[in-house]
Amino acid sequence: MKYFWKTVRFVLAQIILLADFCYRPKAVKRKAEKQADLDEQCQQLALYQYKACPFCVKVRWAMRRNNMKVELRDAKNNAENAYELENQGGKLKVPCLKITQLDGSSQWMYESKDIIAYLQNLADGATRIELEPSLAKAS
Ligand SMILES: N[C@@H](CCC(=O)N[C@@H](CS)C(=O)NCC(=O)O)C(=O)O
Repeated sequence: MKYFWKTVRFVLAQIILLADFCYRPKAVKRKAEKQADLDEQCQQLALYQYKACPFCVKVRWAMRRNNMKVELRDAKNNAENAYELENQGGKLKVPCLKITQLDGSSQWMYESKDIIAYLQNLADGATRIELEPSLAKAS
């Protein structure tokens, strides 16, 4: 019975990975200056995730669609990431977006819907992350 569920989980994971590959959206194109600004803000983000988690796939698609280069941290195979997520974020659940603010404090956002809404606002310019002084653009 143990092997049955293991096999089911394995097959499901392969289906999710295949769907991820086949249906991932195209990245939006924006002006170089806007893209550079967004890229800088995305450096303040990290997504804790599992490769074959459907909720994580949804979030990765939102990132891809909005052309957001966010660091992905595998919380399944990387014990350090899993430890950090559980101890600093509060629970070992994915997806979780870590947002690091200017003062070094971090917010840990769980729930794929909330993460996608937040990313969309960031891509649209409705929300901004305060950047590290070294990253902030001289204007
Ligand atoms: N409602 C959540 C569901 C996330 C979820 O169930 N994630 C699973 C992996 S696919 C998980 O981390 N489970 C571990 C747990 O719930 O402790 C969302 O939309 O983000």
